[in-house]
Amino acid sequence: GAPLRVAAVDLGATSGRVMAATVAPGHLALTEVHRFANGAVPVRGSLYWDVVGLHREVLAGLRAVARSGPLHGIGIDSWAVDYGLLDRDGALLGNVHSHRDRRTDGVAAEVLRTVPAEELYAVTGLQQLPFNTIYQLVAARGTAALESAETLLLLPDLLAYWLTGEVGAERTNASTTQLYDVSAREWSTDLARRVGVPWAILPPLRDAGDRIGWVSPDVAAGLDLAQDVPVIAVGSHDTASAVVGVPAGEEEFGYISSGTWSLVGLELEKPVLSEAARVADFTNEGGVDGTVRLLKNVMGLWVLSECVRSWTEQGLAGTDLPTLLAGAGEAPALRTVVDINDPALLAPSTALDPMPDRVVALAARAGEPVPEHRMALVRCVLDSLALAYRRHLRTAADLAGRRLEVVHVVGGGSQNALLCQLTADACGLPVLAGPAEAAALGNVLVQARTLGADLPDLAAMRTLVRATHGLRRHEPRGGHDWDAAEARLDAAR
Ligand code: ADP
Ligand code: LRH
Repeated sequence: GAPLRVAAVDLGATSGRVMAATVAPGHLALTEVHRFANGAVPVRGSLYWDVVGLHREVLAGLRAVARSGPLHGIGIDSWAVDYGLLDRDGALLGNVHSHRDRRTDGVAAEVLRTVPAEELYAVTGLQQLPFNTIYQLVAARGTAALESAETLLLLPDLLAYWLTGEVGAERTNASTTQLYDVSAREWSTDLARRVGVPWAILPPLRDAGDRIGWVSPDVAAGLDLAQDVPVIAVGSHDTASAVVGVPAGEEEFGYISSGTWSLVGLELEKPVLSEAARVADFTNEGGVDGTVRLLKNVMGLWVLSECVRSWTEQGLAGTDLPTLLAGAGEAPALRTVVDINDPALLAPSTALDPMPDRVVALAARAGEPVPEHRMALVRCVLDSLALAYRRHLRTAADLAGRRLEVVHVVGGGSQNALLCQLTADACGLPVLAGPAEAAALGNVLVQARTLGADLPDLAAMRTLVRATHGLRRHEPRGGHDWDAAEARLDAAR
């Protein structure tokens, strides 16, 4: 048949994009039509997303896609856990908080007094991140907004609602809330009730591949759409879509979805809810087609991008990424390593508390040599990320009883050749890097299947990505003592 042409909206915490894609047998092509910066906005001590602004950018991107050819479907994915609340008229109640907002400080500990950690893990299988939706909602208890809320919509579902008027919660993203029963694949209303969250605001669940609805007439008119266009649920958690887009072949693979966050783990058929998995604090997120993403959230390139932002705001020269990465490549290896997942790195950099100073403070606290210049600091961040990847991939493999043969790195960070090489070295495994736009590709492939493309399963989707997208291979090199670096970090803990 004629090629399918769809729009993929992929919103990351630091940038959003709208892509146009064509899919036909043996063919998968992606064109970036619209890209825009994204970031949380501090307002009187709170940190919000500009969601109406995101909606405007989504519309601008969709308009550009529709102008340049036919449009058969629209899919939206974004970062996880954050949500908007609707009142009984369907209007958004207030601003949408960023998960980096401080309102959740100390909340998890409070919740664990009501629901023991073992029980919470047995139901949800989630890593204890301070910003899981459950903790955001507990922090919001007693607010006027939560008290008048009728419906909670996770971000991609909110944006889809603004296009279609239909409410629902796509399962891959629902699985990140810590209010979702990973085994039953339903909301845990019991958990919500026990922590005092109004469970009735949780909307009906839907699966990636379901049709959400049609673009409503007023929106369609604004987009100059020539025909009715369906909005299709994709793996609406960006990481779920990115894992669909991992170009894996036959080999046993681990993946790193490398963007603002690094999501490091494996794809499994069943969750691992063992005591060992809980103690290792691994997450079991829902994947497309009922798979499970056993993974660890690692602080990711956020640390680097916040350092860059801080240096740039100070007016320093030579702070562009290529210059910094070239310098870091020349800096001595494994001289300084830090625990890159330290909570001190979570909040945005500010003039009073700049990100580079926090990294230096972590190094000093761990008794590591303090990086004396910018290139050394960048090298410290990259070495520390690679060290974290190594540890978590090994733990994931142990927990799942697997032996990894290759590591796939996808997302914007797959373009960082130095980090990919360090990852291969640290893990002692070949790294296959790319595509950078794996999340958009995963989004497109799930839509295409719903629209009738012959892509019966994830293996078929991955084969198509592999056939149409070049990958860079990094072989592991010896010569640096990653064991010793890991031992140093452990001793400092
Ligand atoms: P998100 O979707 O979370 O916003 P991306 O997947 O777009 O993140 O990845 C963004 C990161 O990718 C940046 O912080 C940067 O470190 C890295 N990156 C993007 N382009 C390049 C490049 N050309 N070379 C090296 N790194 C890059
Ligand atoms: C990556 C991501 C990650 C979540 C975080 C909030 O963009 O979705 O999987 O944990 O953002």
